[in-house]
Amino acid sequence: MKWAVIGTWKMAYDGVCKAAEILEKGGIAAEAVLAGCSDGEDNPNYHSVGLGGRPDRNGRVFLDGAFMDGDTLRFGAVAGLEGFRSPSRIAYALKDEDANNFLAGPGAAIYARAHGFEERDNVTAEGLAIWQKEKDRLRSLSAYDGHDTICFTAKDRHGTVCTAVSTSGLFMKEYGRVGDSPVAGCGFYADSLIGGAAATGMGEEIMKGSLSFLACHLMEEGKSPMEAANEAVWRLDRRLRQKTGSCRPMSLICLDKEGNYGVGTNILFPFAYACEGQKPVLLIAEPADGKTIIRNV
Ligand code: SD4
Repeated sequence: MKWAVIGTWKMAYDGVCKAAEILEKGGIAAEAVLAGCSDGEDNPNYHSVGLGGRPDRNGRVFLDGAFMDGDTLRFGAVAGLEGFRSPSRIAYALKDEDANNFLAGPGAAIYARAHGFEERDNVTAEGLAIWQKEKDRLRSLSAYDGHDTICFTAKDRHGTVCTAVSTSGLFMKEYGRVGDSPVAGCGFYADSLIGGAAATGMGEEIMKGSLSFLACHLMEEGKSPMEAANEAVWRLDRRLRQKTGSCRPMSLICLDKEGNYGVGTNILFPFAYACEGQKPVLLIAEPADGKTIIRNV
């Protein structure tokens, strides 16, 4: 197929529609994945990304974002960024730097301001109200339902694969906490010779297995995207259970260089997919006996 795009969670459906339109018209993968992320970042009803993102313990919204170009392996990433509209687009700009591609906290904000990126207070009244209600109740951090990272991987007509991700990270995270999302190989990866992958869920688990790189590596070794995503997630799930007795939620999307998708997850996980000749669809992946099965919504 000439193009394809996959996105995480139900909230990626609109973004996948926008990305599909771009790719169908001949647009490039970078443009498609950024359009997907922007859709999430600007929608205050998605409480885990951009505007209206979940606050940290102190009631402030800090964003993480990343972009990777599979033609060059160039990537950019920001972590703990406060007060800007689009971490994914700032990450996209950072990929063109010779060094300093991954910036955190005030350094990321200084870069974004110097490069004219739009500033925005991402704390909304609704986000703050949820924080007020939960702040004394919540004891442990979890990647629970409704707290999700938006991730897109796309392949365009030129054969370029790109991945972009955007998130406010875990609700009630400590000041300075960074998850997997902006960490190359963990939250995202892309190599046009192989495909792309991105992760969502408990960053502290995902980073233990470098899930996105692992899925790409497994595809390079000849596994289908479905086999690769499954094996990456369940290999880590089993290892963590063996070592610690438990494994927290994690889900992985991937796309091979032909545009076929794969998903691995140890929880119920909706995702959206579109490709040449196929309208965007919302699908559900679910765990079943150490494997992932996909069904229509
Ligand atoms: C993190 N992986 O910050 C992100 C959060 C997430 O579903 O994806 N939640 O650890």
